[in-house]
Amino acid sequence: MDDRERPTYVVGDVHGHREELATALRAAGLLDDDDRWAGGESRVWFLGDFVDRGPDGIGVINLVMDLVDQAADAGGSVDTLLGNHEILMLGMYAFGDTAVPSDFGVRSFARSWLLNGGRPDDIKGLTDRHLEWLSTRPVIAHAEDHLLMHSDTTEYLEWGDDEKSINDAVREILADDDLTEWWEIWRRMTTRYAFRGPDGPEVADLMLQRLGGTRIVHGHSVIADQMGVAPEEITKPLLYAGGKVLGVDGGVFVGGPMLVVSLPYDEDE
Ligand SMILES: [Mn+2]
Repeated sequence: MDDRERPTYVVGDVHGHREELATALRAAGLLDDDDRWAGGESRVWFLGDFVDRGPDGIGVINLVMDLVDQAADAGGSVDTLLGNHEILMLGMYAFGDTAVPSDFGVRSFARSWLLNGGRPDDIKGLTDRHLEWLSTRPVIAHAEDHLLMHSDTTEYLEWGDDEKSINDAVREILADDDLTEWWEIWRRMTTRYAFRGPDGPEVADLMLQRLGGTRIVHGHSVIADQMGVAPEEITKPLLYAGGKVLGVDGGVFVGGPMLVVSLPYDEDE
């Protein structure tokens, strides 16, 4: 099937909510009742943040890793971007409470991990297979005309001028043990709201011109927070910045929906 004809979906932040994810994938026709790939030649991009804040981050990773293989066998594809919480968990695993060299007091991955919903069971459940797979995932990708990224930030541009150079730079850091560089990934990817406000469309254009694509799709920032409403009220992704940006983090960990969004997203659907 031609790439342009393949149904394409993006999935926002899961944060350990394996059952909600399975239910949402099933509703989209991507998963069967035995939790196996049912999406045929469809293509699914997860936008990261599988772990922390919820009960079963490892279960989420295992499900997604299984789907990667099953989708490939069926002629489809499942891919994922790294979210800041993958960096946080991997950093916790690699560096623990080792202080980050900085002028801002005592910082460590262990401290930030605790403050940001880290789950001991996730760390305990990590295997070499998980570590190898997670630490080699990209942070930026394209799905046709969509520029996919976890965080609504321009900080990705600090690592390079195109998709490949950015992903290579981050992958190289994650393959090494420089705590300062690791911390910089966490810090940059924890920033948000770059595309909000009156300058939002212009900032989005800058990203799209530099990296390619006509619309940014991101997770990371809970839609309800952006709109100032209760998470339970959210039923769909948030198209904003003059239609140049689509936010898909329904905020499942605060009671919002687990959004599985078909691309291209049509506001009138
Ligand atoms: Mn995030």
